[in-house]
Amino acid sequence: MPRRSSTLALVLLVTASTLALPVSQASAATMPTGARSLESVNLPGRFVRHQDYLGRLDPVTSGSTAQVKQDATVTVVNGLASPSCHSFQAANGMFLRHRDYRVRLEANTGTAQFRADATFCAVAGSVTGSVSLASFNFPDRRVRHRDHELWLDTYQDTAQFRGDSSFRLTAPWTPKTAKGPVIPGLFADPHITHFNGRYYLYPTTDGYASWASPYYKAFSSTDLVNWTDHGVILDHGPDVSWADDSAWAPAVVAKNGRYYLYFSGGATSGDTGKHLGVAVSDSPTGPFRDALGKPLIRAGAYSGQAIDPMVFTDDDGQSYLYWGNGSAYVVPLNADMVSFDPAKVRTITPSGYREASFVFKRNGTYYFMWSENDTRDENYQVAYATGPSPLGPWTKHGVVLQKRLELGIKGTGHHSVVKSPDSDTWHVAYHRFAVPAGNGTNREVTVDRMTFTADGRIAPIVPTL
Ligand code: FUB
Repeated sequence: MPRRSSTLALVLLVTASTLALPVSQASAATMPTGARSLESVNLPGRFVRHQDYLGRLDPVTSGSTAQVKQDATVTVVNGLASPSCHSFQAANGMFLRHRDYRVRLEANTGTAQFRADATFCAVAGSVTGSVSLASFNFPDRRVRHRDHELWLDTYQDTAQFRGDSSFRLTAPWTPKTAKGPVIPGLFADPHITHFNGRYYLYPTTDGYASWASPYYKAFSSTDLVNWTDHGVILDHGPDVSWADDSAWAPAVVAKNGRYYLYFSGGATSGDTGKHLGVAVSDSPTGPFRDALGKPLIRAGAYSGQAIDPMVFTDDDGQSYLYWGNGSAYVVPLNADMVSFDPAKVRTITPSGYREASFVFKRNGTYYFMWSENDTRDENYQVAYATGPSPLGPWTKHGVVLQKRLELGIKGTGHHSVVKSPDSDTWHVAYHRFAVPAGNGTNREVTVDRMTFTADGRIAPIVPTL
């Protein structure tokens, strides 16, 4: 039985049908992320695939080999250069990009050039339900098949070109089997939380050399499996005057009927290092606005980088801000959530501490967790301590989350923890090197169970694919 028919094809959401317009006026099309295959519109039965790291258009049938099917499957992810567009990741972790106008498969170097070359913006294709992929950095060029090879050619307003550059997104020839990453693409430092019946994930956007991404997205879910992308919630470029790049490690907390987003950013020219700031919104999915118009903690105010904020609110309503790289700090926040008394800042650095403090409370015990080693090191890992108050003193118990090499899982860290409402069920969100072939700037986000022993210790967390 043929595996595909038009009724099986996943229909693209094309926002308008202005198919004969010049490319500059072409309608944007929305494209779902996740595993897909791309079938030619004018050569049905032929699919976008890579062979010897070059893009081609080849026949794929239910009788094709597993390798051919895998080579004809991509994961549609957040655009490496822009969240308004998309990138296409192969099973080996590499991305489709153009170079010398030829479509190729290469590993993400994180440079602006690579990210732009690997980002494509979906516009309406030649027939309803199809899509055409305009280049992010050469917007008048589109991915097009020519002699069954994929090229980035200048748009021509002809039926031939429109057909050659239009594709239908279909179910993937190789379905996704692994649970993770829970959000497709490159993200890190996930802050997971729960508001009003939904789980939320706030990650760093990854895939940039030196972690230079300027924006944050929010995702939400009811089951920790299927996540909705709510788009960009804060962009340092237009939204934050004192930070430009390096939008790192957000954390969101609800208080006073509002949502507070704590974040770090690379100081704009004139300053150096990372400042730590706070933004506010009436919605967990933003948009957030800079609450102070200046940093909450200036770079250099305390030793170590002013990064990796996290807020814990105790049962008495008092909120505490934790942050730090190299040194760990805590301070009670004032009721306005955007100020504190500098005289109350305490250093609580445990042995092995690198960054990514996270605090929660269970059965009257306070748990302080953090990441050890460098995020570029496969030995990046999570350790924890317990104590009798949000300020400690802390007793270290050791490492609870680390690499699992037999599954190719490395660099497991910068985690956060969420408790399911009305239960003693806990999950941990964390990043790892993207599987396969990731590294310290190509990371992905996953979620696993976290359990406790009878005496209240955290049981070793088992990383799963
Ligand atoms: O993602 C940028 C930085 O890398 C974070 O702030 C650190 O915790 C590390 O994960």
